[in-house]
Amino acid sequence: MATSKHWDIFCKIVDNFGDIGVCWRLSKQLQNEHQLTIRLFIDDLNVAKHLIPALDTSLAQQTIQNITIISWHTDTKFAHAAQVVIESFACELPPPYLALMHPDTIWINLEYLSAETWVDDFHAKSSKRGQLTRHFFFPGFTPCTGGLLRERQIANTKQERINNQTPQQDFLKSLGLPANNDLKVSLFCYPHAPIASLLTAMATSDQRVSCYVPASGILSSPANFFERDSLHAGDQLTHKNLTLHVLPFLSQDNYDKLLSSCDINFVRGEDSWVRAIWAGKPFIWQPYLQTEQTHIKKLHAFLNLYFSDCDQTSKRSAFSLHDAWQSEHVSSAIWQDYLNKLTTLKPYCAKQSYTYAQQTDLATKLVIFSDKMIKNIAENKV
Ligand code: TRH
Repeated sequence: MATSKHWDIFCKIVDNFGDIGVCWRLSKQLQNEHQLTIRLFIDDLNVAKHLIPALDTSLAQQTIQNITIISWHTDTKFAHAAQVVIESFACELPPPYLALMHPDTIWINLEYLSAETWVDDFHAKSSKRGQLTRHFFFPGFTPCTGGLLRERQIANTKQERINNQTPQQDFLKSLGLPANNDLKVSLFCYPHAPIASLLTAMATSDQRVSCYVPASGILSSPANFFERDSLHAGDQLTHKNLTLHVLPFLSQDNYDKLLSSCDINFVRGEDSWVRAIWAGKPFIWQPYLQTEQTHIKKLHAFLNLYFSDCDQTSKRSAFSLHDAWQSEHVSSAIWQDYLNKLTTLKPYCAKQSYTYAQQTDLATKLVIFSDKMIKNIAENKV
């Protein structure tokens, strides 16, 4: 089968870490598991450095973990176009690069993830731009979509981690966190989430909670809650049944391990959401805020799909906490009700992680798709 070995991936960092989070994982996986040569063009190395700490932001080009990373700005010179080009999240390829592409170039726009049903119909459709063809590749949860970003080893190691307490305790210890029997909750969200009310609910619930917060833009809310001017990595504060631990912003690998080590994970956006699924633990997702309540439609489409096999009372509790998390207040009753359903939700989320991990992953689907396109082009030339 024809395989194009050289791929270019373009990543424009709109805001936050999701765009580079996805592109960096995808680049590494295409290189490691599919032996492709990847050039990753990034428009903001300073933000990318949060997720790729080895980046030297002063360099125009560098190689990290076998990926060629190129600083992409208006003056970037392009010598050639790869045979397969991934334009992530409709970031708009630069005109000088477009000029180097030809009708045989496989141009794929990688879209944002959604569980909405329309995705099945739109995945892999294409449109013409002059001589070029742009394919729209939609990640998703059903076999008719482009699948989910998942490295090969995840299916095995995650199932082991879900059932094995020892690596989880070792990992928390490696972060300097005390061993205890508290309910463990990780918290990563957008600043507009009703964080203070969640912390109140945790503090007053009937269970001791250790809440781990990687340092990000949300620390002013917990600082207010604990009547501090500011919070920093390493801080540990207790109020009633809640102890809050401020962590440094973690490497992606360590963030994934944190998710696997917690009982409940609050996640956001796109990439941490998918990682929460692979962690196989109950999680609360906060979608990226959009106009016209689009994010709520996305949330409900996902919850309806994800909880389709779940018993109705646990499903209702999960919906209630998710809806409260998108509103201005999480009541203690909603939090407590969710905690009461954990005995059902824990095995359910572990099962869902296993089920979705049986599907073909996004990187493999991209390779299959591009190979098919290359073959079609070759056959049409005969
Ligand atoms: O940062 P995000 O809000 O990104 C968002 C979404 O992708 C959204 O769809 C998009 O429109 C917007 O960006 C522009 O959330 P996300 O997608 O979860 O990305 C966070 C990344 O940060 C993810 O790769 C996990 C990583 N991370 C760490 O590596 N260490 C950490 O400590 C934490 C908290 C996160």
